[in-house]
Amino acid sequence: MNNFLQDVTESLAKSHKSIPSKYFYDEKGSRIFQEIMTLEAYYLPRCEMEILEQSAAAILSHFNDQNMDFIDLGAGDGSKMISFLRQVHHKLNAPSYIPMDISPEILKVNQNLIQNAIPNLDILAIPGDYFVSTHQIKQRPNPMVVMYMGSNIGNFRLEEAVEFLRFINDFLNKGDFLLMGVDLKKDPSTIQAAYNDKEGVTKKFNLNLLERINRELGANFNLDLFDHYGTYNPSSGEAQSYLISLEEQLISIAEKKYHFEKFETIHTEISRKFSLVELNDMGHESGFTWNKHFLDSKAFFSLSLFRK
Ligand code: AVJ
Repeated sequence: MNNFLQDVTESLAKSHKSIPSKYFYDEKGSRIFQEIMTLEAYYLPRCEMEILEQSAAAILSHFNDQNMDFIDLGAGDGSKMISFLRQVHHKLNAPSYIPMDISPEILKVNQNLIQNAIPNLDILAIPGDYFVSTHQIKQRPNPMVVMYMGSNIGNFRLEEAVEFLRFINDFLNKGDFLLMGVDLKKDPSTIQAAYNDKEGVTKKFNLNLLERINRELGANFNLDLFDHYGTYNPSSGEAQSYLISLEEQLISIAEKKYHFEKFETIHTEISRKFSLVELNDMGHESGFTWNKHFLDSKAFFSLSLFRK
């Protein structure tokens, strides 16, 4: 909570205002994100599901140990994983599923859902920030598959993305795997539409950041005086989200005042898109020795398998 106050006030005090995108996911924000995932324009989850179902056998053909740990970073409710984990459970003798998520509530949902679907599967749910909680499983002797799904890698700046892959690579032992869901560069208008839905759910998702700051930090944002603007740059591969102040205004947060000019921006999110060549390069740069990409039928999305 205190970190939230500090992060928000620091990033709103800069000349280019921003709010860290991890703060989207309070209880209400997580619900709105679930709604985004059902939008026609937001193609990502459908593509990832298709690959998880169609390519599970091909992916699993690379795993030969019977007792692998499948560590799901930012696991969410787990619904996307059921069919894949069924196939994992069918092929390997004694795999374990280790979902990790910041939200303990969503992890409960995940554990119940997966345990009901696959009663004999060994599940160890670990709540918290995965930069911290991965240490808890370091002592386990099993070979590992770290799963980082849902294009979450896209939220990082480019240097941070490589740093994150290095962090995973350091955590793994030789021969272990990373399985990562990545949104690919494609027709820019498709991407533009995915982050500017006509139903206005992405706008609501962004405005919830201000609502959360009002709720938790006692600020006085008037949501009617802000709009959402999403843009995609096909050259950098970055979709960027902004909140736009529609008037000159003064906002107070914890005794301090923040001045907004008319049309001043608050940057809220990067959703980066990659090419397969960029993914290969990042894999090498971060210490992986081998990789293979599994795509959906439209080549919109990749499940990329990296081996240490
Ligand atoms: C969950 C970070 C992958 O960037 O596509 C969806 C979040 N933001 N619509 C994404 C999001 C706006 C999403 N990630």
